[in-house]
Amino acid sequence: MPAPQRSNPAGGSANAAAAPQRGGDVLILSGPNLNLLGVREPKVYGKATLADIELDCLAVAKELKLAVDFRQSNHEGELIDWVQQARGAFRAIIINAGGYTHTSVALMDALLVTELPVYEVHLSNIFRRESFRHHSYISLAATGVICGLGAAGYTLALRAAAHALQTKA
Ligand code: CA2
Repeated sequence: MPAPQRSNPAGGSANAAAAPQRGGDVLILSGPNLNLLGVREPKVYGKATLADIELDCLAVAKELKLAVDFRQSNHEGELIDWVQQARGAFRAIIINAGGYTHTSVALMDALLVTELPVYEVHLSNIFRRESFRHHSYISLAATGVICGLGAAGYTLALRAAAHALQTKA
């Protein structure tokens, strides 16, 4: 069964910069084509579907007593709207921006504006792949980056975020 595109209906309004609504602790975003995980290219991205990864994140979030919101979009503008809305609504962002990692100055700008800790995740080791994947705009806004550890990267990022939030609180 495919992962729901958004597990929390907060956000998505036309006025993305409106007053922040409380959303949870950690917003977990996945970008374009990641809805196809487990269906195509398992040798590169593994067998787990995005729905499997969401379930793993929800289980770890429960253990860590964190409220998470797991969303996927194929659209750059929608990802940017969600990042803008995260300011004041969440305490951290985990993002696998997919192909936008290597192209989107706009998504990087939105992440910088939130002033939230950002954890960048990639399933594959982008440094063992084509050279165009070696540069990440998202990294310029990221506190930390996890790549090459497959689906576990998402839950490891969640643990890193929890650790940092505990230390800060
Ligand atoms: O390794 C990652 O997680 C990536 O962010 C995945 C992106 C890629 O553009 C980045 O360089 C690295 C691609 C996501 C596409 O996902 C697919 C899943 C199944 C089948 C085809 C594509």
